[in-house]
This record gives sequence, structure tokens and C-alpha cells, in this order.
Amino acid sequence: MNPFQEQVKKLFENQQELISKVNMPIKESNGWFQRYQNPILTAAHIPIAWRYDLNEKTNPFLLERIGMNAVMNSGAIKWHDKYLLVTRVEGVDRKSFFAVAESPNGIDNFKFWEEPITMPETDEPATNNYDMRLTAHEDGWIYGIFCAERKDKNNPDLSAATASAGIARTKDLKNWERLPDLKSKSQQRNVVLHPEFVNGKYALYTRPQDNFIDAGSGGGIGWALVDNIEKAIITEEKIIDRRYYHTIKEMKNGEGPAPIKTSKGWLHLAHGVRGCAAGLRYVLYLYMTSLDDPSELIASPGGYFMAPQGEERIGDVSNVLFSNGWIADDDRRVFIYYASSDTRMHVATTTIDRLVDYCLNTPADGLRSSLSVEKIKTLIAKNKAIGY
Ligand code: M1P
Repeated sequence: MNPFQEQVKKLFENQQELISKVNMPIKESNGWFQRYQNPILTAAHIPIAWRYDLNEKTNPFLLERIGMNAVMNSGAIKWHDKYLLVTRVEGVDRKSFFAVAESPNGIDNFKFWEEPITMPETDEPATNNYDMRLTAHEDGWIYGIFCAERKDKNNPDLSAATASAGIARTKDLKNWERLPDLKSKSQQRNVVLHPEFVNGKYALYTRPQDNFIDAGSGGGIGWALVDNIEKAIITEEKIIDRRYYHTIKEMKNGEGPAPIKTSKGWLHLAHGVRGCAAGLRYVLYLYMTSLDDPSELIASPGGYFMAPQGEERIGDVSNVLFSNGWIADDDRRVFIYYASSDTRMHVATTTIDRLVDYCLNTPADGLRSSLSVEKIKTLIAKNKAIGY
């Protein structure tokens, strides 16, 4: 074996060692979920063959030819007994694309499929595609709804962009049929398809926004019914999970993955954003809606469910947790897939029963300091009554 071949061998060995690392749970005290020691996917997990020209003649210094920056915001689905993520991979050129990674247990050993997804384009190709939400819909298709970002041609500012919801569907996660982008009077990001028909229509969670970054007058997470997913148009939209002053979602919020159906209602994971001196802070929160009407809010626990912690706090866009994928397993375990600081992917595990209990019994945000104190005093009195 010559030195070049030895170097190549080392590249593969190092990556194999990284991929096959066992991921151990970390003890948490609040009982809501468990984090794990290692990120499940990073730029270093991306296949060597996507990045290196492995021919000594054309790459004598074994340089990385196509650099990768991050693996983040991933859709998730259990598929043929494997835990699959449709990841957002971001190259050093700032372009994001989708690639499937699978794990045998949902917690470690995530390995990318041989090639990234070829996502068909519409007549107006997007500059950047990212943050896919997967929905196994009762119509038999698996839908992927994602943000399709384009330069705003009506605004001379070089950074001005538009966000629309790109829609694609598949039966095997390899071959994707692209449908027209969602038509909406505002820009849209964080659009998610509800898994069941509602009144015979497709139902979408939306996030109307004033411009590419700001939700502005958008109000919160919206809800819209659509007659035809092959030509999806929003005619009416209502806000179902509103933003409030001085909360974790004051600046903006957005639906995470498609909700999980439970006997007590639909369980939702979302992100909330607030501004602070350090910039925007993204945290994850939960809420529930009614089984009879999935647009009716029935539980809104106050505050965040998960916030960036330790190394999660630092990355390309620091102080961010973002989730657009979770899997509810047959044994009622839930795998929450979340990205930290737009850089790497992690998993946290919990159960449907814990999440429902959390939603139905965590007090709502009273929106005032004095009401927060009242909540604490009520709990103290309850504990005192039983001798604590
Ligand atoms: O950088 C943090 C996140 O910012 C945007 O999310 P939202 O519009 O919900 O605030 C998205 O670009 C998202 O991908 C990114 O993680």
C-alpha cells in the first residue's frame, strides 16, 4: 500500500470509528426527556466519497474537493424498521440540500445513504432548499414540505430573499415527485402537512411572515385547509398558536415536525424565538390540539421544553435549538431529533405519556411576574399539605 492509499484508508477508518460510537444517555433531572452524550450527525459523518476525489492521479495531495459545513434541521420517519432522517446538509458554499441518513436504533450509528436526494426543481428554481418536514399522509404518500428560498427580484438589496413552501412526495424516500410550491399571499416557512384529511381536505400548519426573516404581523403558527395538494393554494388562514409579548415565542414561532396523535389530543413540537442582547434565542416548546378539531388549542404549557445547553449553545448560528423531526415508536417511546446552533444533529428520548402529562399539567404562561409567583405558591401549598 503506497502512502496515498494509506491516507485514504485512514480517512475511512476514522470515519467508521466516529459513526459506530455508542451513544449513552445523560442523566437529566426534570423527567421530561433524556439527552445523549454525542451528536448523532455532524459534517464529519458525511461520506468521504462526496467530499474527496480518491484518485491519486487527479488528487495527489488528497485534498477535500467539496467541503461540507453542517448537518442540521432534519425530518424524521421510521421506515422498514430503520430510523431515517432526511437531513439538511449544508456545504461550505452555503447551499443546503437533502440527504437520508439511517440508524438501526434511532440513537447512534447513523449512516448516510449512498447519494444525496435529487430534488426535482420547479420552473423557477430555488437558490436554497432546507428544513424538510416529513408526513406519512393517509392518502398513501410520504410528503416532504420544505423552505424554498429565492432571491427577491423585486428588491434591489442583494440580501433580500423570499421564502416559500416547496412540496414534494415519495413512496420510497429515493425518488421524489415535485409538486408546485404552496401559493400564499405572504411568505411562508415552517409549513407542515397534517397526517390526516380534515373535512376531506389537506390541512397545513403554516407560518405567515412579513418578510424573509421577520414574522412581523404574522401572529404565530397558522392553519389552512387546501383542496388539492397538487395545486396547493391558501385561501383562508387562521392563527392557532399565537405569539405573546415577553414569552419564549415573542419574536416568532414555527411548527416543528408533523404532530403525533394521542388519545388525549394531537401533540405538537414547535420552536419559539425571542430577541436578546446576544441575538435571537431559539428554544423548543410543546402544545396540544383537539382530536375533534386539530386547529383548536387545548394545552399550552408555559415556557420552553428544551433550550440550548453546554456545547449546543455554540455554532454557526449560536443559541439555537431547532427541530423538524420526531418519531413515535410502537412502544410509545419518542425520539426527538434536534439541531443545535445550525451546526449538528442530536437526539433526545422520552415517551408519549410523559409528553402528554407535561402538556396537560405544566401551568400555562401567566404573562406576568406576579402570576408566576402565584403558580409557585400554589405548588408550595400543595406540597405542604402532604408534608413537604
Ligand atoms: O438560524 C436559525 C433558524 O432560522 C430560521 O428559522 P425561523 O424562520 O423559524 O426563525 C431558519 O432559517 C432555520 O433553518 C434556522 O435553523
